[in-house]
Amino acid sequence: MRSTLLRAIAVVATFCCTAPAAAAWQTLGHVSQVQRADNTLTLLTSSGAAVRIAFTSADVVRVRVQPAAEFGRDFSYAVQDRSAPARLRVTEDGQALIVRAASGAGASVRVTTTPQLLLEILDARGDRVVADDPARPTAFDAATGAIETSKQRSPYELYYGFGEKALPMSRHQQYMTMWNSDTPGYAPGLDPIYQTIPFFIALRDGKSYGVFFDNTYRSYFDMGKTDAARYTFGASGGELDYYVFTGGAQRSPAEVLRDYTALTGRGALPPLWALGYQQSRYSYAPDAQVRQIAQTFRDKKIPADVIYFDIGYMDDYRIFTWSPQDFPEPKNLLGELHAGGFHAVTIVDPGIKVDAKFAIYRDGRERGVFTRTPAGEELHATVWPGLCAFPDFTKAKARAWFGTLYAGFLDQGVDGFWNDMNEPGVFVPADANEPALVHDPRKTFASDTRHDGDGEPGTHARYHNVYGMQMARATFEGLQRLRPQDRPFVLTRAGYAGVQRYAAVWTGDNASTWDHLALTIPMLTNLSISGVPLVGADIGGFTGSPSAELYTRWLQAAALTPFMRTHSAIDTAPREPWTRGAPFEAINRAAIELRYVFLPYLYTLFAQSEASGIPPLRPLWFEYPRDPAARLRDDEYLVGHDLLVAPVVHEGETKRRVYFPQGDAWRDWEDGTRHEGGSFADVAAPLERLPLFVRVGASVPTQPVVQHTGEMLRVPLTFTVALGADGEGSVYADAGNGFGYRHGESRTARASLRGTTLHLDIPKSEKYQRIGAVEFIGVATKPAAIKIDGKTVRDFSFDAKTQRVRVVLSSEDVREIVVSPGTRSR
Ligand code: MIG
Repeated sequence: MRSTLLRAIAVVATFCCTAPAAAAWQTLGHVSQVQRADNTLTLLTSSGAAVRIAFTSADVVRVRVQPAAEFGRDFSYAVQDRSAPARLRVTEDGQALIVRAASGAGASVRVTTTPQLLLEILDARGDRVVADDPARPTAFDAATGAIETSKQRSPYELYYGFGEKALPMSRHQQYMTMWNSDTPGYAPGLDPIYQTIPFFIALRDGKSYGVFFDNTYRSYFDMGKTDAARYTFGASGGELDYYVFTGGAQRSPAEVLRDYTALTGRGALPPLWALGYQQSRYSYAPDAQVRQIAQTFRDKKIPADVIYFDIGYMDDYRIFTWSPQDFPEPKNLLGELHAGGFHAVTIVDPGIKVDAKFAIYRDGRERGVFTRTPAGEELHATVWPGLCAFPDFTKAKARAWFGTLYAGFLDQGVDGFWNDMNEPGVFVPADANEPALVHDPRKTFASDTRHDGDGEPGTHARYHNVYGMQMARATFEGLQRLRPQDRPFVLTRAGYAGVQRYAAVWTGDNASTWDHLALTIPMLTNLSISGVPLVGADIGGFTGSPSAELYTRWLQAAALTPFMRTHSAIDTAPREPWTRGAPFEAINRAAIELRYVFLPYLYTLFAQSEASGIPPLRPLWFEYPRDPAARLRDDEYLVGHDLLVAPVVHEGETKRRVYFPQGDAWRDWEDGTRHEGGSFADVAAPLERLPLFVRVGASVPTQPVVQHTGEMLRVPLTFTVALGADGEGSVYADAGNGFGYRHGESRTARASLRGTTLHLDIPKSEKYQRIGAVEFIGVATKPAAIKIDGKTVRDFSFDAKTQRVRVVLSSEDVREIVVSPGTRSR
């Protein structure tokens, strides 16, 4: 490119000195040289730092700022999509360069070259999305390695995501740190906690964009806390490597999340059993207690799919062992559990007991897969087993080795694995002179600890935040290799952006308080729209013993969250759903039953999520970005597009205020009452009731109560159709495990509602759960008749109290159901 602007830049460059290496923050300065390649534009600056711009797709801009001017190997633990960026087209506009994908459509970057380099990123319509703040331009400190950038902000721009944060729904005016931390019993507001997902979705005037800051060092986001006019993000080392997801023409949150998950990967469809109710505690032991817990679920007819083995099952906390006293015959025990319709998940920590008699330790030592100190020694630190060595999960060989260790447990019948303590967290030696700090730096490896970094050797300061994710990866990939026919189920406490490719995430050691219950909604919805679909919080709170009321409300609030597990600390009161007597036992049963009623819907949402990146659990603003009242709403959530859940999260409450987002109307799931979008209502919420609403026009697949997912094939589905608007619904089914579904072994049946006519499209197949009934909700008076494919049917039931009509289908060969005239549908 020969142009006056570029010649002018070259002249400036000639007269400009090279970068000073002083230990101070310095800004980029002006552009001194422009280097064009097919799909990157590199700008050398007067500070000596280089800036590189690329378009990973027409609407996604990647910016890299490298103080050392040399871009090394392009390496990221987060990024899954390694396809080449788009070809670029660069034009000039006065003193600025305009960069866009050569295809023409999509976002653009306006580069102001002088007097200082400033970037402005515009959407497909040419509207500003993100702009450098000239008052605080991108800067770095060559001596410490620190680097940061600031963007202009309007006071009404809100920010969501950031992974797992114990913070309110929108994170505007928050300062957040990214440093995976073992924070038992964390108080609401404590930051950071276990996960690092440096991705957020911004929302202003109903329009979204996203930013992903792909940097694994300790990093921070100041989202207008220090100054409402800008936000800043930076890190203590590494490149300033970030992606701006401009959201295409729609600028919808869904578009942004689709692009973020296209880059960092999508959570695969879990095995169906992992969506069932799960029961855990620290720890169920000995085997007789496990048997008795499992049996009590069945005796009391409280549905459940999974039982957990926390650290107490092991022999002196040696991983992949069983206590010979408490679990002398694990294979038999697991076989019995399977026969009873249960799956088993065992905890597996990263710490490997330093013990010359422990084969796993010896093997790891011989193979050289453990993390090392700067002096090259094995790093040893104390955790549950005493002194431990730790696999270097940033080393391919270590991951592969660790993955093989699962073989024995799989053979015995363990179904899924739970990776804990992988921030990594280690015990701090008691120190009489210092207070116990929740963020004591000694609670993890020393920052100069060495890691392989998959060929990019580096310190723990660089790789700390990916240690947990790479452990989950070792587990996931190990399971894939050992049982290629099964969908792995992995649960992890720590993680980094992209963790969704390997594991479900739970929110660690929360506490048995009402505040923590309320916090689950902003926490889980934000974690979910950070790309992680399978998320949950310990029901009842990990530390402490909840009142019976709190536990019941928590079970209800969690009944429709993706990962539903009761778990509690070692010193807590028994917390099985039946332990608090009447009336709680019956109400708790009903909450878990509700979960099973909606399982076909939840499973359908998971199948969709694998394809789209849009998670089942959604905050209101995600579906209703144009509704200002939805943007801060943190006491309700959506499951898919069609269910609105408004749990009671305050002690003693027996009614609650519910907000119905603008643009759709809603019906009470229980009595059919219609609520207009944009309105509030005070709804009754006695202890036994979870306020639950269905969007009008929706067709939601439900099933009768089963005791575990293994029974689903035996019961027919119902499409529950909310009259009052036109709309669509579907139900997805497959084998519930395995990967046949990726080769066409699945069925999606569709329903579409036009007025009071429901069209069904049910592909013929005998293999899947049968569609056996349709239920219309919002039918105020008894219909004169119902017509199925033109034939009048008199055999239907009507319930005026619930405003429901139920029609049983004699076969799946049905195309059209008409709730015939005469019906008044309010
Ligand atoms: O130091 O395995 O968050 O769920 O029960 C505590 C024992 C270690 C922390 C986990 C918790 C688990 C517990 N673990």
